[in-house]
Amino acid sequence: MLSLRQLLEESRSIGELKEITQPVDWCEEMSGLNYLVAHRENAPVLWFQNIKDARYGSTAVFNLFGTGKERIAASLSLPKGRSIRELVEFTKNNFGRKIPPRSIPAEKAPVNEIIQEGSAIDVTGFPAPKFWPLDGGRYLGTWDVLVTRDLEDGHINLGTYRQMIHGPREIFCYWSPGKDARLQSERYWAQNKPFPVAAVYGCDPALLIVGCITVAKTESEYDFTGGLVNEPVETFRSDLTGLDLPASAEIIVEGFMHPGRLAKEGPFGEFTGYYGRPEARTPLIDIQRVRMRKNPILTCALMADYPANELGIVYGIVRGAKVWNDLENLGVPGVKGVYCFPAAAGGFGMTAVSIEQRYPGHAAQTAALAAQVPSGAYYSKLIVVVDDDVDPTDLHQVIWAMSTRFDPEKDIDILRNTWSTWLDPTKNPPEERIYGSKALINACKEHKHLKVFSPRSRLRREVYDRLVARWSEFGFDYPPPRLTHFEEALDGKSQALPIREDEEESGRRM
Ligand SMILES: Cc1cc2nc3c(=O)[nH]c(=O)nc-3n(C[C@H](O)[C@H](O)[C@H](O)COP(=O)(O)O)c2cc1C
Ligand SMILES: [Mn+2]
Repeated sequence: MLSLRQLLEESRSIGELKEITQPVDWCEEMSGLNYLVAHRENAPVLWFQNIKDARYGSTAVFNLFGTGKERIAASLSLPKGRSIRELVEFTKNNFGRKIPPRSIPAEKAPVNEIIQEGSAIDVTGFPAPKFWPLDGGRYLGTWDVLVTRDLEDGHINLGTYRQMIHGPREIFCYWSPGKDARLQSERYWAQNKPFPVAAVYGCDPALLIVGCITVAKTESEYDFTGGLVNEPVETFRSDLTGLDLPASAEIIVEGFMHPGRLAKEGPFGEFTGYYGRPEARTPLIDIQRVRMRKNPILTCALMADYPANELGIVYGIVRGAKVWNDLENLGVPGVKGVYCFPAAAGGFGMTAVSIEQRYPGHAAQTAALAAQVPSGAYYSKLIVVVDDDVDPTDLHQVIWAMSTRFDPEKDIDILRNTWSTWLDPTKNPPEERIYGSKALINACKEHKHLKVFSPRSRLRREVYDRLVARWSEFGFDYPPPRLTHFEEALDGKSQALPIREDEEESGRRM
């Protein structure tokens, strides 16, 4: 399994790593440069190596994935040079396999190179950025994974939740209502038990990716990650919290969340491109141990409008793949692709599903389920179902389908009181924000009238084949586009066949 350091090497080898050795401030400068650089798609990883106040030889990485498709493929052990559509499909096919972690002795784990306890702990020595001018403080945790264990069945959850620094030995953990670690914490606190947690930074990229998707609430997310990349995660057992922790992480901050221990956290410039709810009471982590590698690397995730949002193509691919996997597990047939457009608030806002329509109601069923399966329900506002001749990863094609196959007066349904978050700026007053709504948009050809639906103008296969064969003869130095749908009505007939009068009258060719 690729480690963070290996991903940085891989990024360097494909010319997608920018090392910043000039001095920068943790206060708005690293995030600001990320925002500017990532205005262009496919911007490189930014590795800041000379950060004000940073101790322990620590550095920080921004824009790890962003819109860097090849870096995402490498992290998911997928082949290079594939389209986003193919990457979604590969990822979907790898979901569902389970490979349990391989446990190694704690002293063999690179993250245990340096261990701090008690008054030696000071997390302000890490280059935790303040991202945006109105942020409430410095965020140690943005591209993190919080490791927790279920009180009842013992399975391990991984979740990416933001963590603002409260003091040298205390950080917050902000989790939205309904998130897995939050539900687990409620069980511990109901019994007045402290909740053992470990916040992990700079772990294997595959773990970061799994941390931010919704996996079944009963499933060990280490097993799920192992299955995803077909290789076990290496973990060691902590004698402090009893948690199994990723051995090759850069930094692990470990401790307990005590019942009733809350303070005011935020605001934070969020994935929506807005500050979420104002400062509010949020639980704290009492840090009792810090583990780190020598010269540890802190992973940081800028939340912003596209394409500068770290939740870019990576989330489009993995959230899309998980929704597809959930639909498949429910037995919905004919799904040809799913994508969560990164420009839609980091992939949270909009889901496009492509189906081969097989029966009356199939499109409406797909839309309703895609809107509400666990992996797709959080925040999403627009669920668009398109036919199989439309590539769901191509926003232009989806908009074309919406403009030509979707009739607003009959093809839109609304779901109300759905799973949302304090971070949705459209719900006001802010107290109402955790309930959302969703529009289901059926942009498929009308099933009731498929026979009379205007035929799409398509090339004839034989003409396509002929032109593609002569492509380079015409002097084009790039590959011809790959088409999948062709005109079949005239198969076997002469090219010059005139339209027959009776067809013209029936409106068939109008
Ligand atoms: C960089 C990044 C930061 C995130 N920050 C938060 C956060 O602060 N709070 C939250 O509830 N979800 C946050 N999320 C979304 C969750 O990680 C996601 O919903 C995930 O499914 C949570 O894990 P869980 O399903 O095990 O609860 C973030 C995702 C990413 C990629
Ligand atoms: Mn989970």
